[in-house]
Amino acid sequence: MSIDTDKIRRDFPLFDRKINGNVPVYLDNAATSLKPKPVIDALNNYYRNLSSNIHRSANTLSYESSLLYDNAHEKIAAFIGAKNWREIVFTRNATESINLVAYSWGLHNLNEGDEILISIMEHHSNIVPWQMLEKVKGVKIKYLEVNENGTLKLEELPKLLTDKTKLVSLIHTSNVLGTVNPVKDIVKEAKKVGALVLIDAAQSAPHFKIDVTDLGCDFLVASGHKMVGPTGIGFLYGREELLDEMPPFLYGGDMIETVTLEKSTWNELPWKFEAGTPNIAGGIGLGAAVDYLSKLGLGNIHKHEKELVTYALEKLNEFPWIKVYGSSEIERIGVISFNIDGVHPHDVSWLLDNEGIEVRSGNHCAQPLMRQLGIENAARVSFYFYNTKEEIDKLIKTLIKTQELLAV
Ligand code: 7TS
Repeated sequence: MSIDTDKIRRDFPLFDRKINGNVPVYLDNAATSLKPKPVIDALNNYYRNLSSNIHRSANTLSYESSLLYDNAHEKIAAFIGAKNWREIVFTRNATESINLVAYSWGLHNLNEGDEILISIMEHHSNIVPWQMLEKVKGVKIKYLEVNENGTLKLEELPKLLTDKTKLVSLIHTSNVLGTVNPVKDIVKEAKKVGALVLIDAAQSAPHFKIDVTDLGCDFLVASGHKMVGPTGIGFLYGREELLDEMPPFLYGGDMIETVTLEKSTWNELPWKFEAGTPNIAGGIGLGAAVDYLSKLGLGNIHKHEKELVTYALEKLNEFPWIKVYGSSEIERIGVISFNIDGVHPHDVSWLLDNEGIEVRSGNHCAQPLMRQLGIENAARVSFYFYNTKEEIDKLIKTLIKTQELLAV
């Protein structure tokens, strides 16, 4: 089966509205995806028909809400190939998941001189939490560099990995270049020096099949809102033995087993890490989101996006005044950052918006990478399974108009 975009787009109510008189051409999926009816319905159903707290009352509403919320953890576990649903902790987003690891595992396991290896390609959310550990614990961050074509300098890996490396934390696919990093190979190398590996799957989990057991990683993080789920919900996968040993991140209700005036003991996984009333509606909505993606098939989604990105790169590369970052020759998914000679990317974004084409311009929360590329800002288009070649044609037409109008 391939993707029938005409049919699928009917699931997304946003296409019913107009932007500046146009049917939206939504090309900002790396920032967040659109939400289909089944996800909106799941949220609606929770607030209309359940609206109850979980894990505390023996009443029907609480029981039904708890079932749906707990079951969403099982759905995520199956979605990413985790062995046990207790290895799935719901958080607010990928950022909070990385912070959970930094605060809980990092603060309690790392010491002065220990090393964390990340790359220049990371989103700020996979840099700044480790810089906190650098300050508080005296650990050292090392960086894997990026080649001109947008791939990681993997040949430097053996030199960078030492017996001091305690964690390798890497972006799976770049939110700027679209590069898909060979994380399975990197996990193998990291394991040789006994380092743990965290994979930032914020831009990969929505787009192709992930299997944490096959990858062999220790932690993996993602955000629900980039995978047709609600905002305010994301998850952390952690190997059970690790999560078991880690202290809680946040303390309070629901994460405890017993509380006396002297001390408390912790609830079983994953609740030890889900203190307080969680985002119940969000969790249920995320369950509906992965049901939706699984029904479409991650293989179909990946194939469709691959066709779109290949088509878009071909078209964009026809124009000498468009500079596309990264290379068309590498393994990449549907994210393309570019600049037009003599036009500020914010102006590109503004003119596209006039025609209902939604893109992002800016530093994409990846300032070190942008610096390496020698730029401060870029325009970015990012695709999902509901995008079409006709939309790319409209994008190209509008970019030509933009260049004619604004290039200095
Ligand atoms: N990791 C990667 C690779 C990302 O692209 C993002 C968000 C995050 C982590 C953080 O996700 P959050 O849900 O916790 O905010 N990236 C982007 C982007 O490229 N444009 O807007 C958000």
